Amino acid sequence: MPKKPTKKTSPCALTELPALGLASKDVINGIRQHYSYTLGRDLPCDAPHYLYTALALTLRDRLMERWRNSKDAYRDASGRRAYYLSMEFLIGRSLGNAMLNLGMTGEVSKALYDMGLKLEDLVSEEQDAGLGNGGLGRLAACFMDSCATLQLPVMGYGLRYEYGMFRQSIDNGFQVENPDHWLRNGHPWELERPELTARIRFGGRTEIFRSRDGRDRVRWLDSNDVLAVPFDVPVPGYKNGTVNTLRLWKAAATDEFDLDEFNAGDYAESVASQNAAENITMVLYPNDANENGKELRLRQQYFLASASLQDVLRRWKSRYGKDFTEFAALNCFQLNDTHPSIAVAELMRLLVDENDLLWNDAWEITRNCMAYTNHTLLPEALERWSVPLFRQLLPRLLEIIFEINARFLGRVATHWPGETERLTRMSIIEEGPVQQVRMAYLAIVGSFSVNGVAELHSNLLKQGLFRDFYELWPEKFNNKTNGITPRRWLAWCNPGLSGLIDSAIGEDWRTDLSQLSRLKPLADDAAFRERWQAVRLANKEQMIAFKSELINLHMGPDALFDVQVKRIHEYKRQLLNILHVIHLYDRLKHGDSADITPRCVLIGGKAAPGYAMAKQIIKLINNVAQMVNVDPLSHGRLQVAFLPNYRVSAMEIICPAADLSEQISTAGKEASGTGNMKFMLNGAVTIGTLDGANIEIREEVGEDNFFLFGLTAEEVETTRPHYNPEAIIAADEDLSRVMRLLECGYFNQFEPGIFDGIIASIKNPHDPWMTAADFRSYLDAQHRAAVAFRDQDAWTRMSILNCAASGRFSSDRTIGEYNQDIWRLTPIVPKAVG
Ligand code: 26Q
Repeated sequence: MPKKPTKKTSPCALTELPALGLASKDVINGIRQHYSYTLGRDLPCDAPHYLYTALALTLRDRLMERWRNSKDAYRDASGRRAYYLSMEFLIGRSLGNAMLNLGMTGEVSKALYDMGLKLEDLVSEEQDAGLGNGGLGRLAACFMDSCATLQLPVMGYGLRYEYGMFRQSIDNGFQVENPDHWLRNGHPWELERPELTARIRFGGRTEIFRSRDGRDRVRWLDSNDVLAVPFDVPVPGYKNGTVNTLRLWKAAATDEFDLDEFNAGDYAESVASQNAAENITMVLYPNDANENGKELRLRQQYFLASASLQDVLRRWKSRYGKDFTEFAALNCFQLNDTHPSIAVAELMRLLVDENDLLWNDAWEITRNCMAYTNHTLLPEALERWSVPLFRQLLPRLLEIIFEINARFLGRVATHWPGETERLTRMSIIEEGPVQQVRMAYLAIVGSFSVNGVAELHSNLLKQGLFRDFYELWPEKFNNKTNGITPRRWLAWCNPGLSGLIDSAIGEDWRTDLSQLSRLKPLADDAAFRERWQAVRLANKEQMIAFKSELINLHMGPDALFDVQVKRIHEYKRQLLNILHVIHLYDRLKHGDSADITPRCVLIGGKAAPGYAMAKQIIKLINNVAQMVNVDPLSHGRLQVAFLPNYRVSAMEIICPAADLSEQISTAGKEASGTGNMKFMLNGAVTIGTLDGANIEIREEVGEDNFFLFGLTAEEVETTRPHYNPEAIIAADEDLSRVMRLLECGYFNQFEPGIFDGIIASIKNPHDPWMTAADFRSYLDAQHRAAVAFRDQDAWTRMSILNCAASGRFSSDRTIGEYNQDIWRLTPIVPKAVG
């Protein structure tokens, strides 16, 4: 049985101090004290950055006491805990979130007003913490928010990259990547915990030896070690006194010099060579749909997995010593895609090599505490590592993976006697000129749960990618449709709409999003519709004002705001969007504009730096925008804009202002999507394919309130063998005209040939994304949307119904399901502060 924890008391403990106040006068005091004492600045306050930092520290102080109480409560409960392992946490800004979740928005605003300051000015001082690429990273951040709000004992583990996602600028229409040194002005939210530093090994060799108990054991020798230093970031729950922890690891050199260099007198070189260690957490890999096999990436993954597991084991052993019997009953690791999946092998190593467990006992523990979430069906995104690279970098882990695989294949051979092809297909080690470790298979074999992120996606995993594994272990497979946090994605980013919703149905939707369904009858209330429309118009004005710093939006808020913001990828088909724009422009050029709906098309997103086709698409969007926007024919009818440097804080302004949400991926390719949910929650209507969570969105809102187009996932596959885009183009007058404009170089008059790759991809019968196949159906859906928008009252009705139907897409619902089916944690209420 678990021992009772022994509580240590420190002479410095703050337990006896009175709680910090939450009133505006307390906020003013906090800001002044931090400004003068912590930051050492003098009044007058002319540097907004220091004011931002002073306010952030004031809020962090309030989080600190709740944080301590939460930790105490979790420790005292001695219950089961979960850990979310992710290479990415796309947090964005923290100030507004801390204020909102502490319930201090009103008092902080009052304090700043009294000091003659503007909240927006301080908020915009904060740099986004861009520690992620896109959907998967932002999902991790939304999940952390929901776990804290549901008071679940969940800790996030990630990496503290010095450089987050690059900042994108546009030069002559081309993407330019600029390094994002987001920590340059300090990061007031984090707390360094050097006392919890872990040691991570790389390289070296292994050796078998006979231990005193007569067992053959393995030791890892001559390794090059790196230190992992944790930085804790508080994750406040919504007005509930809970503060959970996101622990981000930073790499640091050990103090052990290279003795050869040192003794040769190369003191400076020896010290400098320590830098290599610190490179591990230097930069986030900015590609989100392509595995690239880089050694540094594997180092990062192992660094995260090992540091996090050692941290959990350290806590475990401080209480239970080397008794691991209850370990799997009390710990659960959720792997955010395969990126941290080397944790399966690392936990085996820690248990067997470092804590003397027998293989079978360790395996029983490991496969009962790991759970794996898959986020992609694209085969090119499935991680594989070359065996020689693996052996050189992590020799002991490779041995363990081979052992796991040998035992697993034995199991397969008994289940399907004589089926050698199945053994080849299912092996964790792929054979070929260079053997490869298939990380997804390691994750499946080493986990008790495997889930996809939307119903369609989870079904496709079972039928396709992981079919053999599903046949072997059907009970492991489950679905967890993604969600988003309604605190950031409505309460914080859309105060106008939040206030209106509050006045209609009260404030409880913030923690029970299903309440939004009570808005449904109000869609038939003309007075409510009018107020709804007024709020949305104001949001559009606000976005126009904000964006005019970057791009000049000359369209008024009455235009249809047609928005696609997400990573640039061929499967997401920004190309289809721009082909539609070209078509509208072509109509204007031919005087066919009588019934055109004024439309402002906004496209934003980053391309992976090495993804040439995605970069060409950005250039095409910019060139089309250039031509369209300067043409007097477009004035008041059509505008196209590429929004540079799309990121979390930009989405907070964009999603409250969108009318039409573009979710137009080739069916079967987008695992879920989460931007689609943010737009819906804020009252945008979706134009989309039957892909990912779009299917569930449409089911919730009803087919009348969703603009559907395109082939289904099944049709995509049956069409593929006889797909003939040239015939489709020839048979479609509108598409032919669009292609002719592209082919004659209309949009690249002084840049011959730059779009040849794009043109060829549309005409390629092997185009995996089948852009031409969906063109006609997309145009029709766009036309229906444009016609619908002209009846503003009917459109507003649809907008209300979309918001009202979005309750299911709260990450609270998603996390509730993770907890019910996988984590099985009991919520824990910390002691109240004060
Ligand atoms: C892998 C190896 C080496 C370097 C980078 C990577 C890498 C990094 C990030 C591969 C993939 C990603 C991110 C994937 C991602 O964001 N997927 C999205 O996840 C969302 C949350 O589940 C879904 O909604 C999206 O549909 C899915 O595309």
